[in-house]
Amino acid sequence: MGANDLATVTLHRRAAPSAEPVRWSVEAVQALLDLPFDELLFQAQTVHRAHWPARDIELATLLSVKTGGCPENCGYCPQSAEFDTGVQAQKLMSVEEVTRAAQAAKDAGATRFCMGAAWRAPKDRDIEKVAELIGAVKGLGLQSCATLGMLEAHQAQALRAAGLDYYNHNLDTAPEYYGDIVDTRSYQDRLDTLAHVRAAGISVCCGGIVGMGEAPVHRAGLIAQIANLDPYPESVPINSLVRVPGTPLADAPPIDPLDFVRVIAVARITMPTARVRLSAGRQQLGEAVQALCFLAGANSIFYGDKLLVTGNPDVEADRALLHKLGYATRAVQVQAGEHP
Ligand code: SAM
Ligand code: DTB
Ligand code: SF4
Repeated sequence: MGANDLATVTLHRRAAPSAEPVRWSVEAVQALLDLPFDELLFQAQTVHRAHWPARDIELATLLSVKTGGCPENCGYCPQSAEFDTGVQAQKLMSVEEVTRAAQAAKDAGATRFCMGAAWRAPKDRDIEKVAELIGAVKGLGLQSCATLGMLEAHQAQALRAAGLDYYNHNLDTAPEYYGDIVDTRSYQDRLDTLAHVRAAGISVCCGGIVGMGEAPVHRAGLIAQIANLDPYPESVPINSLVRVPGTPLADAPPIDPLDFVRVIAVARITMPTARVRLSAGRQQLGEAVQALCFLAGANSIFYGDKLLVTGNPDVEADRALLHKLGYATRAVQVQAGEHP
């Protein structure tokens, strides 16, 4: 691999804002995934530095505002009612509870607060209640994000009117592998919701999961799908499967951590201006692999002791890691008393 390949990447990058969107073939993405590791990271870091300030890591805190009892059967998910995972179903949280959690997240240095609900699709009266939660989060000066399942067009518009900044809806894997993971909805259902979110003027957060027993070509297929959304998402969470006992994927073969880094790098190269979030699974990755993910272009993490129902590195560990790496995020500044 040499200068010519790097030039190709530069060309793709320049083409992105034009009327004609860049289309990524699965083969082109696969070719990136297959690059020698040093070349891949060099290309990813080159793209990253051309579009983002160095060492700028966004901190997004998650809260499960409605937990468990979900009628879908996503094979990775501890919140499906079909699987015996020990998760206790809980009703939608009150505005007071959510406000307390959002304030704590802000105090710890988070800038985005993401509310997750284990719904297949919210009812209109659920949207009204979530609108209040969004108002509370926005009132604290935080960016708001929600992930509530499938949306109809009018529901996306209502969320936007309530002030929602981002909607998370993941494509999770390649279309060809999707039916192996969930069969209570289709890939097209996911694409339809993403289109409603985009049309309503909400920024799109859309990513996937690796380590679900998929073939490398499915990872390429996932990235191609996300990168070919027009425009591509503002946020791209890349999750490493958290293997939860009781789910069908509890015994999925773990992904090689270096292959996970590759997926992050390829997300960065194909979606230069997206926030690429190093998402679920950080507890299993260790500090060195996380550092490689940042080098590969990840510039966002979920920050807080919990994801939705499973664990995440605690905030002290994350502050220590970011400090060790010399990353001046707001969390480190808050700890040093430099931020109100
Ligand atoms: N019910 C909504 C939906 O499916 O869109 C929102 C909540 S759902 C838990 C949000 C996302 O979390 C999923 O799309 C999936 O990508 C991710 N996720 C769920 N369980 C996971 C696990 N065990 N490991 C990694 N990511 C997971
Ligand atoms: C995303 O891509 N990952 C987050 C968020 N979006 C909603 C969820 C991860 C869930 C991990 C397993 C759990 O705790 O339920
Ligand atoms: Fe339900 Fe979302 Fe979990 Fe699927 S991922 S079972 S839709 S909460």
